[in-house]
Amino acid sequence: MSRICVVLVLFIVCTQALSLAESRHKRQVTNQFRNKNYYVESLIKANFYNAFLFCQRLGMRLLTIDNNEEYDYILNILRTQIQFKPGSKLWTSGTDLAQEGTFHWMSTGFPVLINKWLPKQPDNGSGNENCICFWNNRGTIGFNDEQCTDVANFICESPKL
Ligand SMILES: *[C@@H]1O[C@H](CO)[C@@H](O)[C@H](O)[C@H]1NC(C)=O
Ligand SMILES: [Ca+2]
Ligand SMILES: [Ca+2]
Repeated sequence: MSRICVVLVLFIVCTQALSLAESRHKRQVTNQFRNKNYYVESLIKANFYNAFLFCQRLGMRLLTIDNNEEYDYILNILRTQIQFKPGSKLWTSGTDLAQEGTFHWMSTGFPVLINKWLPKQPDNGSGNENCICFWNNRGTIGFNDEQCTDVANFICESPKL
């Protein structure tokens, strides 16, 4: 077989493997609340930026939380579907990277309106905490500002079709 054929066959095999992986991701989107679907990534850990990119690649976006009801829905996923043990973290798209001290959802551009901070958070720890994650702080779950380069699980969302 000529070299070009080998390359072609490899290309076809690879693209098929990729689309298989993608359809597997799509099938894992089983959580729905109001007008959104959610993909819960509880195996892969990534920093804030890579979590953001990962969701975009799925045609989705990193989690935003519009109101207390949606917060409770996500909290229930953490409590019942994944092992969100003490110390666990999970990224949302909330960040004050654009303006220190003012948090917005990076995925939608809107301000973070709900107040779900854990006690003493956000504390801008080490002067370098700019991304919002869910954090299980010894049994209490809530928001924490965390270093964006930390790795954590994450949830992608998309408007329901
Ligand atoms: C966070 O820390 C940085 C670096 O020390 C500082 O410039 C910034 O003002 C702090 N943010 C807040 C809200 O205090
Ligand atoms: Ca900050
Ligand atoms: Ca913090």
